[in-house]
Amino acid sequence: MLNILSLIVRGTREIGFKTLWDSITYLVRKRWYRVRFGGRKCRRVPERGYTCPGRVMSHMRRGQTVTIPCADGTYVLTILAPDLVRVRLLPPHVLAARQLHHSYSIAKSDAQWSPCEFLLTETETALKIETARLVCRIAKDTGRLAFLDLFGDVINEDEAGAGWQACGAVACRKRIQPDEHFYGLGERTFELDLRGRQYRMWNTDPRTYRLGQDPIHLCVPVLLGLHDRGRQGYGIFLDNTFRGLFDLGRRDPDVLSFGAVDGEMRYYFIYGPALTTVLERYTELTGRMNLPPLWMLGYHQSRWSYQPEARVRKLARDFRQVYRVPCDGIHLDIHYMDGYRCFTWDAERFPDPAEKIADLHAMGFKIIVIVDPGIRADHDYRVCREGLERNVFCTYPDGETPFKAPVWPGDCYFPDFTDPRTRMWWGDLCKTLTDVGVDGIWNDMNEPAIFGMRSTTMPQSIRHDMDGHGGGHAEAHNIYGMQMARATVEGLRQLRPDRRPVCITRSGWAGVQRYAMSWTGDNRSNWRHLWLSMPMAMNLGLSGLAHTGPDVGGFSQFASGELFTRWLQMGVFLPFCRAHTFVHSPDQEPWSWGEPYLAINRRYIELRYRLLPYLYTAFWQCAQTGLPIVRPLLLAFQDDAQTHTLEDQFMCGDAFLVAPVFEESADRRSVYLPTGSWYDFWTDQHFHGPAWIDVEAPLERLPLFVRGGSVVPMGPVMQYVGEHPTGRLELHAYPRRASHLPDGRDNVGRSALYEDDGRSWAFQDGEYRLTRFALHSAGHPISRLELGRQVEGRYESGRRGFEVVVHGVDESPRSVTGRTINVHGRMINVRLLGRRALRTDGRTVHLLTSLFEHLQIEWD
Ligand code: MIG
Repeated sequence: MLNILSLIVRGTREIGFKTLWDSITYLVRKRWYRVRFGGRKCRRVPERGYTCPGRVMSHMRRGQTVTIPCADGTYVLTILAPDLVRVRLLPPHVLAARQLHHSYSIAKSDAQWSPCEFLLTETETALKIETARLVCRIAKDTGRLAFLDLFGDVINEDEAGAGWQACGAVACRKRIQPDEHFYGLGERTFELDLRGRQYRMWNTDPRTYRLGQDPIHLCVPVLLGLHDRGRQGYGIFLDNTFRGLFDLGRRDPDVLSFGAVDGEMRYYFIYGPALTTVLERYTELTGRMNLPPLWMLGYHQSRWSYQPEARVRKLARDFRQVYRVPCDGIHLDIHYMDGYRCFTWDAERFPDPAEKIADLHAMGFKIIVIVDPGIRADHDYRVCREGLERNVFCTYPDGETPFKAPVWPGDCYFPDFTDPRTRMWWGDLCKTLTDVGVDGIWNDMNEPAIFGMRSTTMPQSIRHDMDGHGGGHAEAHNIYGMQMARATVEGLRQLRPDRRPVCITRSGWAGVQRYAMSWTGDNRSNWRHLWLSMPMAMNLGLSGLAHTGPDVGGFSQFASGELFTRWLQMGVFLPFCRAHTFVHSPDQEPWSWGEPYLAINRRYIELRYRLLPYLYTAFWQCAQTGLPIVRPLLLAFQDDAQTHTLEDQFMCGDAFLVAPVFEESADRRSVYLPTGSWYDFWTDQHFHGPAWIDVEAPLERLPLFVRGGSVVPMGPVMQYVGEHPTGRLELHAYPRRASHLPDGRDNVGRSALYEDDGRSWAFQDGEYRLTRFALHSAGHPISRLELGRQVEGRYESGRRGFEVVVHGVDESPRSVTGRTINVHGRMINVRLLGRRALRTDGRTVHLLTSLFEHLQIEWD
């Protein structure tokens, strides 16, 4: 009794009496509805004892598809590309001709793939489909599949293979190769290599997660496998949204199994062997992110919640005037709303949002506001009335009774984002926010999360439109958050056709990267969670969702100054760099702990701003090819087995190797440098990899290395993106040094710089500028350096020259010569600009040059 009483007291304090009351009565209502409409059928993904297709009976080929009726089911294999095969297994009671069910994940339809050639042959024992990249072999006696490379080596093969159960569940068992590693699966709270565990596919609000908790907010059913010492890499994308499970060798160390409690056994097999190739294909299939506006790459500050308006104003002044820490985004959490009603403002806390946001804009800030899916059940609330009138809320199976359940505002209705009418309506509602100047929308609680004790989401029986196909929540659950983000982004696109939309989502699924970026939800302020940010961001990137980042400093509890600074040092190299914290935690701002933390935090945020041209180029690469921004080392060094489980250091873009300090009081750490030439970013000390090195890392130092051969573009420090024109760009050249190569042999490194207006879609019409650099170095020590620069695209950056900074050379060069093409198309010599155009400081050589095509620097 006392327990319940204290629960009520605590609950009232946390969420208010109305919401608490609604939460308690919901438990009772839920029972009643379960009796009325039938509860959810409790089913599991079968481990064994499911029916496999068995003997192959015949086969037919039509276009890109091979249909293979077997004793207990029919395979429908579609060859979409030489390295991409879709496998469907239809149980006998399903018509083989059954149309491909619409998938929310797929961005490229069958018809959009250009037909690719393949050979279908039959032997005594097998059917073989052979493309230019792989062989898919179907054993005639068992119907098991094997994917082989063109040398006949196994990429991946069935153990029991795919099958189904009468209750509707589907599963597939495959063999794990001896040295195999697994990656992907979306947002996970484990190491980088996922092998040896089970992972659930059911987006869940964990209300602050622990390490090892699974599942959490955002699952993605794509798995990457890597084996044969990195020689073989492939991907499997299970295109099924029902509650699912991936077992990567937990029940049986040599067996990988995946499946779902309902729906179709339909997976895509993607062959690399390079995992970069797998990612490129996977993101061709499920879509790639759009380029975000450049300001999204700046530093962002959030807390639950900055309010009232005067507090926000103070925060803005603290950034600009008091502490001079660069910042682009201020995020408003749920207290800006009137009683948590979406698309409203609290009249007392934020009396005149348009005016206040205009002031913040004038100071160079962008404003992002949180929007939850639950619409408060309140007939005096326009959005609620409208939603009921238009029938856009999810209903019970009778198709009439709207589903009602408690979240922050108390009882809420939930828009059915799988209905195109709802998405339109929701998109239009965003106008209330864009009208007052809001710059971006942050979608929270969209798993969807519901207050309650056990099941914290909608009952499985709740109806969804599924874009006309109809379906229950069991099928819609995992895509709910992604469709909410889609509604938001489609709305923003309509409302502001000239601007790139910004939507941050907590939940998502395969393909969500087409609409939104994410943050990694409710972590904790401790060192393990700082560490976790690395494998988590990397596996999200390997699941197609690269634009993400943790709550820097941690969400629940309070960070120490040291923890925050270390987290921030890492965070400035993560795609999304935002500090955020819990409602009951003290502020976690770059200055919250005073000195020396403030000065260090400022310096690192400034570094991020200086690196924006570089970071933006990595974003562009990702939008082009699906290659993540933050990458595990194995993406660049796949044949180096050391990298296959390396999770506490990462590459950011092509050039930077980041090795954060993730232990309290540590002032050094060991770092692995893969093969090649590496520079310590701070000292320019040069290293030859492969090597494990021990680096000093006092609080002010993030172990940071640059890959030899790179040209890193850097701009000036700004307090926010676009504060002033970029003027001159620095090009930091890190010549590759190769002592093991015979003297005089050339060494070339290639880099890119992508630029555009950072705001609009004009880049799609050629208003961009892509610069490709080739950096040749010769001699040991370096005696000659050549820097080539090639430009494509129409965008005028207004730049007149560069400051070329050559690292790792200690002497003044004998000669600098350069060529460029003038306006008349003639080749002329490059000028060095000004008296101090050539400087040497013993570690670097600085050159101020006009624009050049080719620059040659020679030493004696
Ligand atoms: O039930 O809006 O993950 O970032 O501050 C908690 C309040 C709801 C969870 C989000 C968190 C946010 C908080 N939200």
